[in-house]
Amino acid sequence: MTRPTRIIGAPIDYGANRRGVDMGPSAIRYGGLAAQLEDAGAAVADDGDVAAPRAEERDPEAEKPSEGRAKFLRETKAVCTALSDRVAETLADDELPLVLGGDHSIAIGSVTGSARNADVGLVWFDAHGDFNTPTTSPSGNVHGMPLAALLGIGEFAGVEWANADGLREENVAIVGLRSVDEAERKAIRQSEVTAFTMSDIDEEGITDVVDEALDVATAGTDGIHVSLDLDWLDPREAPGVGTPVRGGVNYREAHSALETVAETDALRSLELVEVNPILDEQNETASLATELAASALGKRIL
Ligand code: NNH
Ligand code: MN
Ligand code: MN
Ligand code: MN
Repeated sequence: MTRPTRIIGAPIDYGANRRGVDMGPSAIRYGGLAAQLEDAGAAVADDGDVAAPRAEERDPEAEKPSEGRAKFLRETKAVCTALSDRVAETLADDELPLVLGGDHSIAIGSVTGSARNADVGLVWFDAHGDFNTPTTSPSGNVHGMPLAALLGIGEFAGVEWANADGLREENVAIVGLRSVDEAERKAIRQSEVTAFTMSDIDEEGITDVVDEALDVATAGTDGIHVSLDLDWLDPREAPGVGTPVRGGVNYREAHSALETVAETDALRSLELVEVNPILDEQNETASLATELAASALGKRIL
């Protein structure tokens, strides 16, 4: 039986290069999330959103890169700290947190919360490495940095709010890479993280790659966090994202991957990020996100 699921929205776009991703939580809810999760057999409660000031209310000074080249890092810290607490409380209540983004910087909150009192593995479905640091980032956008932040890479070393206590590099698997910056390539290679590119998926097939990723994430851990960046999918399936990259997984591969996640029975927390309704077509990326969440929670065709 699926654990009761608690929805937590994190409506922020501080970390992204395009406005609009802050409307992701509304679009995903509107896209039929509750009904999909009920189809998966989950009891669902909606906890609303963590408070986040809108771009229009925030200090224009903050947009200037601070702390190296990271834009809005202070604002990101405030939201992620609150989100981290909400995720940890949800787990303490024996419920499964389902976090709705927002840009991918919110993963700093969800994963630190999930890994607060437990050893956690991480499966990161993404076109991008998200392994930049404020000095290596070509953009200054924090959504390109959350993995480095969680693992304490570079300037993130010892940054208490951003480092995930119970997460070890050996238990992190990135799946679906096809856009990696030069400095990220080096940092990923130097780390103990396991990374599967789209070429790996071409060669081995989605099933084997996801099986291997789950082996990495479950080895010696209490459970796994799955972070699903919708730009992992091909832009034909998921056009509503800020940084689309051609050559991603297709509709069935995506479902198959998340069905495999459900089969391991190790899911501890889940997040859906980077849905940008302004760039979407008829909310299809948001509703695809709801379907994939249902697959991860155990929805089956028969
Ligand atoms: N690597 C680029 C950067 O650091 C793009 C990151 N964009 C993402 N990541 N959407 O998932 O800015
Ligand atoms: Mn990402
Ligand atoms: Mn991405
Ligand atoms: Mn910490």
